[in-house]
Amino acid sequence: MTSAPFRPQFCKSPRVSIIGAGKVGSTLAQRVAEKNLADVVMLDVVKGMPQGLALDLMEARGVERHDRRIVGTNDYEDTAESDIVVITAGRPRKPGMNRDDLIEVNAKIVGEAAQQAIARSPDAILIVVTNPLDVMTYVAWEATGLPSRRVIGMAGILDAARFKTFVAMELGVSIQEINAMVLGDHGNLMVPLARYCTVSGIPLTELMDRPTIDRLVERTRHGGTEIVELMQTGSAYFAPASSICLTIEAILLNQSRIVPAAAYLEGEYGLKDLFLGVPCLLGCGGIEKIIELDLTDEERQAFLASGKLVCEHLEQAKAILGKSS
Ligand code: TXD
Repeated sequence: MTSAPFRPQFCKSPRVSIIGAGKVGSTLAQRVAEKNLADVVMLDVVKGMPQGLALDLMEARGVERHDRRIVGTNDYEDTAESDIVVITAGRPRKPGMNRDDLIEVNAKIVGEAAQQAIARSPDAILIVVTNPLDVMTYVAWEATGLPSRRVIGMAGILDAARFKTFVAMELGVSIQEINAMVLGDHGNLMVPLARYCTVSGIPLTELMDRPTIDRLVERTRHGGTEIVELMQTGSAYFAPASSICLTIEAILLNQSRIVPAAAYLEGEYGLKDLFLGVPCLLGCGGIEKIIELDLTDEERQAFLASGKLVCEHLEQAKAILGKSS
């Protein structure tokens, strides 16, 4: 009898499972595979759809020349032993809708999807993407019982990318020179911090007058809505997928990157028992550290108002899920 071939640990490719193979999920699958970061499993409720997308992405390998495997499925068993689980399942916004209008429909989907996936990958890091982001991250965390540092809400990288884009366009400089930080919820009360935005190390406040900065901050706050209104069906997915991919890369390559992400707060910034966007150090353990910035009164008030709104929506979600405390 021949024995099974010897398989050293390094033979095991990292595995990323994406729950929800819609626009964001499938674009993310492409980015992760083509960047050679991990094998990908895409799961969706729609029969045949993730399988078809996975086959299409596998066939692209004949041109793209990478060896990552992409699997499409409707069965959670196929997601087992993932290193990272990403939840993009749910409904996107339609024109005229706020992200918060999605609480009811998405809370049930996200809670169940997170629970099903983590039951099969109990050591995974969970990245939540579905809107309303800050509330859904809490729902997923509660449904799985994972340690809070292993649950990350991804939105701040996207919001900061939008802010950077508008600054680069306004100044006519390369986006590569720009760094930005956006705190708070992924909604209309998010707090793009002009004071912490730099252009090749120069504070933005030295390069633009206040009305111009205010205009770019407002455009950032409504960046998602601007795209929803233009597209009419569906919402943004290229920049969101790039932003999730950066999060995955920071974890799998243990990069210790400092980025804004929705993290569970236990007193940081004076807030407790909610997920909200703050600067985080990301590495192989997930959120390895929350960085507390020294905010001005105006910035702090804006951040607290954003946190208050998330708490209100959280109560709404808990009531819907029958867990009102
Ligand atoms: O920065 C961010 N966090 C965001 C979030 C940026 C962009 C999009 N954002 C939100 O992500 C958006 O508001 C939605 O809530 C999600 C997914 O957006 P996407 O544009 O990908 O939506 P799609 O194309 O409608 O895809 C959703 C998929 C779709 O294929 C459904 O069939 C599937 O989710 N779905 C499910 N999959 C598995 N299990 C269940 N229960 C399920 N329900 C729906």
